[in-house]
Amino acid sequence: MAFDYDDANIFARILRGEIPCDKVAENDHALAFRDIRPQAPVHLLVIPKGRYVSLDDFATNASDAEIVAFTRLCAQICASEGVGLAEGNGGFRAVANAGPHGVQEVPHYHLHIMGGRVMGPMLA
Ligand code: D5M
Repeated sequence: MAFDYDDANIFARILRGEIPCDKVAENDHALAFRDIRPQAPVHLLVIPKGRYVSLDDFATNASDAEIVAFTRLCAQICASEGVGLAEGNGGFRAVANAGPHGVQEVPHYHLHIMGGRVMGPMLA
């Protein structure tokens, strides 16, 4: 499958510093920020800094260092006091939409991490 990356997408613009984001944390290969249309009291997006369209593109083509850094950033924000996911009983839901069937709006891979309340049942 071809993964044609569009450099004009909104997360590419955030990574280039052309538009702001509500940054929570970052490392060499990944950035975490708050979703502009939150669906839970805490709704974060974690994105790789590399040019990957979707989870399958990232998992296929990213380097081991990029994948480790992305995963470590997820772990960091889930455990950090003040972000909102570690308080109380903690826990979260992570979702990656991909392609037309996944109804992916922004064509730069992002993992939604949501928490701050008990989630409802998964909806198809
Ligand atoms: O979800 C894309 C998500 O990206 C959606 O929840 C809104 C969010 N979004 C869009 N623009 C921004 C900006 N500028 N900042 C923060 N969050 C944003 P998808 O999985 O592609 O359907």
